[in-house]
Amino acid sequence: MSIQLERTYEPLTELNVIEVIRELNYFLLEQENELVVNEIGDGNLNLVFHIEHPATKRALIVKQALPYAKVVGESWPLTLDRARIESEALLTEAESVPHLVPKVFKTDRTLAVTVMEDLSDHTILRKALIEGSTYPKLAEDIGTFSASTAFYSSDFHLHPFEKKEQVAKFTNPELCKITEDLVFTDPFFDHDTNDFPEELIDSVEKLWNDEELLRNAAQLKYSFLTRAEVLLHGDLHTGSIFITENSTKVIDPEFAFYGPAGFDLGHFFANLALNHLSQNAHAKEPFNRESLQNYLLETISNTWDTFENTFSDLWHEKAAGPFSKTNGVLKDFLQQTFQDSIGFAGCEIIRRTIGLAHVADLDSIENKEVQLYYKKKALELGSKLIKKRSSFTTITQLTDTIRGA
Ligand code: SR1
Ligand code: MG
Repeated sequence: MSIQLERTYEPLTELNVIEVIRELNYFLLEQENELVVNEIGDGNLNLVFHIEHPATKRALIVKQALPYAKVVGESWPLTLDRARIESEALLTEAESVPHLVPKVFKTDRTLAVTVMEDLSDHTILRKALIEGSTYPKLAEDIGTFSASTAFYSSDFHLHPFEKKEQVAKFTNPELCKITEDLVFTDPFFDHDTNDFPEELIDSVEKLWNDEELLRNAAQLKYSFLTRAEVLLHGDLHTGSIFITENSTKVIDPEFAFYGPAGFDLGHFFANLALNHLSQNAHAKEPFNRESLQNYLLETISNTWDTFENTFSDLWHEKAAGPFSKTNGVLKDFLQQTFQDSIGFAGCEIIRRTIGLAHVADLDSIENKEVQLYYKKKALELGSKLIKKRSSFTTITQLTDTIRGA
């Protein structure tokens, strides 16, 4: 008897998830009894089922949104529409960078499900970086991903009607509200979602009492709220990137929305900067530490260069509109994007240090005093990036600032 899963929403289980993929004929009917199903979700929000036929090694992923934030529990309800947003974003991104996102096989709006390519041969970038791995194509891939998805979704490429349709399609108020609160608001005030060790209170109060910092954080929050420039991933930290030596896949775009073009880059830079700081504790040998940290800074620098070059090439080839040939228009856009990315990076660094959702890079530093020391350094770095972002004109200024933190 087949279960009528498509009728109403219910959380899937390892026992019934196969019902969702049967129609794809991805596995032969006679293989069904041999399929191995595991719920492997370790994120904050969703169920993730890995379905594999061990003999042939064929596998699929079924991702299902829960009607609440798993990280907090059922007391924090959360829209299922984010599964639609995630599927639509993956499909839109695949139009310009198919090699950089997982392939989508099916979406089911009622069940809030996306069925996609299995990436078990990839590693989550955050984990790999903490362990000291390096990936030569990372910068080029993330720079290309950000530039291509930005350009093709922007007013520089789309007809104004189509652009506004896209903005409407990717209106994502509940997930944006999480970012508005957790990234741009709560860490700057004494809010109960914040989470930091008592010993950090002096550094944290310094932030809360810094009027210049608060004013600049407010500017960045306002940009996030109001500037619907390009389709963003919306949560581009190193846990949203799957990687191997020769493949990079950007996953989890459930926070996708139209926002300021520097936002994703800023989050990526911030997470590399946090890893850079944490390597002072994780990397045991000085030589190893130095080469890892150089790699992280080069990755930041090459990501920006790739973004700038790819976006500029697309602009020169394809930008439409009366100002597309006007001197300085592209330059102004790139400069604004660059300086925004630095400010957004500062917000991400601060919230990952004292906000609700931390990063393992810092939290896994075993010696608590050392951990505290680098958390203080992270807060100082984040604050500097937010306040001084308008004085940055070259990527080297950013990498020097991170190196000196
Ligand atoms: C309640 S969600 C907490 C964080 O996890 C997601 O990955 C986003 O970064 C969000 O801010
Ligand atoms: Mg995520």
